[in-house]
Amino acid sequence: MYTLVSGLVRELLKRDEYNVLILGLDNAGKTTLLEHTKIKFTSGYTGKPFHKITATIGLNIGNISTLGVNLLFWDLGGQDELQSLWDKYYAECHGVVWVVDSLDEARVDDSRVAFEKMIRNEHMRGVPLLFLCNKQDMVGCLNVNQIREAFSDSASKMGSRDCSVRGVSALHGQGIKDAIVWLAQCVIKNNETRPPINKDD
Ligand code: G3D
Repeated sequence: MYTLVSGLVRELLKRDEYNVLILGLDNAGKTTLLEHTKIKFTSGYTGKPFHKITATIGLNIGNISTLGVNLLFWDLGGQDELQSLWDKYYAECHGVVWVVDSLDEARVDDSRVAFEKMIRNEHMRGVPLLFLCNKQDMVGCLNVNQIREAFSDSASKMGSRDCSVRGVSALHGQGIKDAIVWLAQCVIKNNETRPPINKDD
């Protein structure tokens, strides 16, 4: 009887899980974004001090629950030598967050080049895209329209997919919650094309 009941409870609590990649150049704010996402969606989690976040060597993984599903985030290092590893994760991802450092005007074009390479990969076809112009809290940063303009050549290479471009501050958490909920809705909507991982499978 116990086994039956615990099996039923486990079945009821089972959640679909989706992989979300967090990509962008180094220093864009990917790890800070992941940390603030965990804070916003995990009650009781206060996070680690932001000044203790260091450059990602390899990857960071974080898990949140929202809208009845789990999102498993993969924050992959953005240095040139680590970008060549990104495509190993493409076939199994359900959504992608692209993070741009709005303060680093000198490297916006490097970000565009890396972005286009990612978005044109055949395994990324149709994958919902959340495009975040980060560090909008900083005076003198590029605004969302300026970044849209800098990426205007990319528009024709996007193919058919859900896409949202937003200004955020990962450090202060501004705009993060709505953006992640939007992405969760998109990966759920896209679940026939890219089915979720069932943790017990
Ligand atoms: P990465 O994971 O993309 O390499 P990090 O980037 O999350 O490590 O962030 C790189 C630096 O940018 C960190 O500063 C971090 O605090 C800062 N940062 C990230 N997001 C924001 C933001 O929204 N606003 C501001 N003002 N700064 C941000 P340090 O000084 O530790 O290098």
